[in-house]
Amino acid sequence: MSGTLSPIDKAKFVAAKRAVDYVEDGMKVGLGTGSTAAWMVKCLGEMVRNDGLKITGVATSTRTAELARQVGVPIVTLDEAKWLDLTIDGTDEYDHNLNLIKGGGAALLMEKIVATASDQMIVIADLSKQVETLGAFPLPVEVIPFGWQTTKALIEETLVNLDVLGRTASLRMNGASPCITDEGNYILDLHLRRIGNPRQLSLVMNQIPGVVENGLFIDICDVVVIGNGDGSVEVR
Ligand code: ABF
Repeated sequence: MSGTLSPIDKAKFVAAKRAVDYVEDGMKVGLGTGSTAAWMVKCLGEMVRNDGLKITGVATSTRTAELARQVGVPIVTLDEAKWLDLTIDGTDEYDHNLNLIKGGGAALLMEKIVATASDQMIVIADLSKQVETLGAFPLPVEVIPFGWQTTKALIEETLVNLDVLGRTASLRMNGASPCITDEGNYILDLHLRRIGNPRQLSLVMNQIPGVVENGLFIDICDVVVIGNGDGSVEVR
């Protein structure tokens, strides 16, 4: 499956390959979204087809559900699974506390629900996702379509009051029209550059009427599996 991969794809593949070592027969597994998570789903598909691995997956996006079906990983809804043994997912950033920015793929709401409904969350990433301080990657915030421009204004006001937006940040929708999530909500991208207190920001964001969820994953990730272009892997 891995063939001749570019260094970045090799890094993603080896991280995914190492992460599936945590998957045991009979487990209910949350299946993440993104290119790194796609490698993980393909690895699980091989284990199901070739080694008879018996698992059920819960997808964090329609595209992951489609990939799982293609490679033969049985999937159920989260309500059918009720609780998960393990979720494996990618990330946009991780810091030394294993706090994350996720949601660049607009799947943050299902990803956070699934990861929270799991005994353990394993993040798979290449070293480029490691940061000293979260925030260089735009923070995705999911809002309902109703009054989204008002919600955007409330977010800006809140960030200024928190003295975040006032300094270096800007609030921008991605592209000309909002990115629509699987749930039909909109994604706002907060270009904050540096988030000094991610825990506080996450709590404040979700108090704003119209905000459904944000891409800060605080105290959710248990393990980060880091792949490198030379094929080596590090587990933290
Ligand atoms: C998803 O994977 C998103 O939360 C995150 O934005 C993305 C990372 O994608 P990739 O693995 O392609 O870098 O979990």
